[in-house]
Amino acid sequence: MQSRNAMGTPQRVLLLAPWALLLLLALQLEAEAAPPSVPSSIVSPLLRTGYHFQPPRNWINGMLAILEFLCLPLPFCSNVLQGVVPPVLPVQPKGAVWGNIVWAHSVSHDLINWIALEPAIYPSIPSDKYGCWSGSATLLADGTPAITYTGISRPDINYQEQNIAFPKNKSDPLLREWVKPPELNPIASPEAGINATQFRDPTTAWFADGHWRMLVGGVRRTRGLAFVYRSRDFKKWARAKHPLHSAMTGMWECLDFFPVAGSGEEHGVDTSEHGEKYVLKASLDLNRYDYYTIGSYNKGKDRYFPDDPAGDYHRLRYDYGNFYASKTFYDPAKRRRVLLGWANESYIVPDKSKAKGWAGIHAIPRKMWLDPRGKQLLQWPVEEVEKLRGKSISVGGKVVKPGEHFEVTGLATSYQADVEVSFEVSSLDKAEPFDPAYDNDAQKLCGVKGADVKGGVGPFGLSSLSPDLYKPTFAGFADANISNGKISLRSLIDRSVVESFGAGGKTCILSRVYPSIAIGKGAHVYVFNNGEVDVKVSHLTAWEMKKPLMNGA
Ligand code: DQQ
Repeated sequence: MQSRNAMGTPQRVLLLAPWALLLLLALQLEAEAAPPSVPSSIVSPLLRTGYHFQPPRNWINGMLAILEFLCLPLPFCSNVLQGVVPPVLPVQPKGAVWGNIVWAHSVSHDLINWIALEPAIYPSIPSDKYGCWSGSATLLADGTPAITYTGISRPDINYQEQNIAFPKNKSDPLLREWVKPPELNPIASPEAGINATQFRDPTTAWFADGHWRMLVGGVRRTRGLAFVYRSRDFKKWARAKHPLHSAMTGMWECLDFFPVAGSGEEHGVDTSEHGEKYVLKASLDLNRYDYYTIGSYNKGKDRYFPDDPAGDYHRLRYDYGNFYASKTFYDPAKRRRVLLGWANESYIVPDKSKAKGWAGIHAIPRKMWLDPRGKQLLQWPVEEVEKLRGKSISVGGKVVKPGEHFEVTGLATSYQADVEVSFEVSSLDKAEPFDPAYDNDAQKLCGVKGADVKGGVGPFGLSSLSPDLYKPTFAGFADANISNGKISLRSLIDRSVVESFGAGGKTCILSRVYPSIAIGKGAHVYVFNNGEVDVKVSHLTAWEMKKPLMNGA
């Protein structure tokens, strides 16, 4: 743990994830039993996630388009519905590596149980003949859902054009079939001066001052750009002269732009409504992380101004782990903004991905709102995931001495669990001074310190043993007041993924973990303390997690 200020003022806490180690203390998956017999896939099926969104097989990409506002009954659902949210997401139908991207289609009434339908959007017109890439959904004033997406019209250079599709039958509650009116498509093509190979992923549109607006990501030289397109009727679109915003980051893809309520207000704001503040998120093609800023939006000029220009797209991340190409949507039934993100997964050797047979999952949907200080967003797993909680065990008031650990016993499924912990550090005196050289780069700090560092206060972490997956050291600072020595952690453990929420959702880290021994019944949950001062587990509750319906996987 690094402490930035004297007691009583906000402090910066470093949270570490898999195969790094870090700070305070935490949960550790460890191994005791021998690995199960070698499966036909190169990865044990016991490491396949159970309650994270995934297709039955093959590659899944990021960027779900959620159709907002739908509140329809599903035939398979016997409960009172909160609303139906059919996402459509790009998947690769032919294997566990990227390519041949179409929009698969799944439906859910709770964002946790999913049923797979036939693909919704697939190549069928000249402007999407070689691929249907990411996009968004918008509900029009008359209740018609519209999907806008990027089509590939030339395979040699992945030439990108924006397209539109509408449901064939609006009264089909599952919106199974989509049509692409030939007289409208493409709705936006790369004009002179636009890089046609980096021009993609239209956002959910918003309505202001008589016009619909949407963004398309791009780049000019090394400047990431949010192109603005305007339309009166949602059919004919024209590009505005100036982008909404830009920054020296390289290409921007999978943009997201939405209003948020005032500081500390947990409710969400519909995309076309007025927000106290606005969030512009860009997925940086260069490093494959999702960065955001909070700022204000001038509707008349269609310009966005971040509150902290110095932190433009290198400071705040949605998640400091493996989390990319995310998208939010507004859920009117629960008045919340929900974030969906993708955990990409690639072997350095593509053949290994093919042999594995599946690649990529989506994070558990997260509610998202503005922190009371207004300087960052907070995230928390949607409450529906708690329906999967089964048997629980609790521990309270247990002190973990330096160098010691204890096992959280009594769970039949330690490999699939939801764990909430409140820690209390006896003293911050031994916390290392904050090193400004690593400001905003906890990952670099942890990379330098290594995975077995022993700190003054902490560290904590998890470990992974698969040698050839892409797996940097993940870490994040939490800008939290811990002058009372208290800090919380929630971890959703699902076989080969650990999603952690530090300090009440200030810092989130998703990481894939492929242990070679801590598989299935060989996985255990531990609390450990590698620091020099006592740490008290004031309260810990761990739940076994059940498996939901998951697209037949
Ligand atoms: N991948 C998609 C793009 C998007 C990117 C194509 C996200 O539309 O920009 O597979 O990884």
